[in-house]
Formats: sequence, structure tokens, C-alpha cells
Amino acid sequence: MASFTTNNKAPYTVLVEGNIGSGKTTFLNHFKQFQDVCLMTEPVDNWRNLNGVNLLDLMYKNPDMWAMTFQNYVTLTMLKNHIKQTENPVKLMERSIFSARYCFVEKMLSSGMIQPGMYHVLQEWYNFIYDHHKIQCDLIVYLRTSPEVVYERMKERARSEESCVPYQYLKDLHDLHENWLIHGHYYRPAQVLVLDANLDLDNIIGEYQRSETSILRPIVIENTNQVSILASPSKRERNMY
Ligand code: TTP
Repeated sequence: MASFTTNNKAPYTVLVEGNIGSGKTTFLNHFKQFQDVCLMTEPVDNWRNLNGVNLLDLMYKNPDMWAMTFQNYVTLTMLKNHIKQTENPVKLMERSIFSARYCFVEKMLSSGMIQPGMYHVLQEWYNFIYDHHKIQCDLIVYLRTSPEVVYERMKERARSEESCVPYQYLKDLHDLHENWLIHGHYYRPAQVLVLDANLDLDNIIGEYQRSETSILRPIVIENTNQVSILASPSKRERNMY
């Protein structure tokens, strides 16, 4: 297992973004081998079981009634992860309040799952959070996929709550991720490293490894008495936006 320490107390925070089924959890699992990386997986288990209530399921089955409550709870759980302290030099976090806001809430408004009044309340929350909390973000990793690929994956993994999600929903979410992370139509809190996440599990490790230099960049490697800093990634490696 690789071992790293750092002189810098503030964690270098990397947000992992991408469509439903793009492999965010798998990506985080790849970094388990680096013991000084704090991994913050998405609180989806909480969304599926809040004191016995499955909010994710309610949101998909009855969005008129539950989409607003669900997004409220997503925001709260995301904020908790954003502000969670760690002694580790690198914090790798699955999703963020940014994708909740710029992708999911936008999609819910445009498809009528939430009404303008609900949308504005959520916007007030996001603005309040931005104003009163330091949302650390030093890099965004975008696991870029095609909507066709993630649609097949979603059907294959068969999460029961998502059985009613049509292809068009993923296509629209894809376009929103592209508008935000590639075209910059919404606020990007850091540079975006784009990885090809269409690759299947057997071939994606190389793509994940391509991001290691960028993600572990601030970490000082202690190798016996010699201390060296990981080199900056080359332009080819970076594929930055
Ligand atoms: P994702 O956050 O995309 O997580 P995932 O488990 O699909 O990720 P991956 O396969 O890449 O590891 O979505 C989890 C579920 O929550 C999905 O059904 C979409 C839903 N969701 C919302 O409805 N609103 C939100 O703001 C977020 C973040 C997720």
C-alpha cells in the first residue's frame, strides 16, 4: 500500500463528477490503495434509508410530492461531506452540491418535477451555503460518458429505484454535465480533468491511473530519508478544461 504524508494541513479537495452510472464509486475505490487519501463516498445509502424511508424511491415514483424534499436532503448530506474535516492531505469526494444544483435541480425544473417556487428556495439555499461556508475545491474529475453507455449500465446494475428512469433523462443529465463542465455555462470552482469513462471495467484502470498524478499532486512522498514532490502532470496527461 502506498504511503504518503504532507506538510500542508489543508486537504487538496477533488470532486468526482459524471452522469448516473459513470463509475464514480469505482473511481473512488481505485484510490483506496493510497492510505492518506480521505474518500468521501456519496451519501446515497442515506437517501435510500432515512429512518426507514426511501427518499430516492419516493422521488422517482412521485416527483411532484417528493423531488423537492429529496433535493433538500441531498443538499444537506452533500454539505455535511463538504465541511467534514480530515487530517489527510487529499480529500476525494463523490459529487458535490455543484452537480446537485447545476445538473439535477435544473433538470427537475425543466421537466416539471419541481415548481419555480421550489427551485427558487433551493437557489437561496445554495447561495446561502456559498456565502457562509468555504466549499473547498481544487480539482474536478469529470468521468465523461455517452448517455447510451450509462443507460445500459444503469439497466444492468438494476438499482430498483432507477427502474423507471428513461434514456431521455440520462441524455438530459449528460447535456447538463457537458454544459457545466466542458462549456462552462455554470460556475466551475476549479479546473476540470476529463477522463474517458465509457471504457469497460477491464480497460478503465489505465484511465484512472492517468489521473493519479493530478490527484496526488500536493502529496509529498517520503521515501526513506529522501523527500520528493510528485511532478506536475504533462499537458497530454491533463486534458484540462
Ligand atoms: P449518482 O450521484 O449519479 O450516483 P451513482 O451511484 O449513479 O454513481 P456511479 O454509478 O457513477 O458510481 O446518482 C445516484 C442517484 O441519485 C441517481 O438515481 C440520481 C439521483 N440523484 C438525484 O436525483 N439528485 C441529485 O442531486 C443527485 C446528486 C443524485
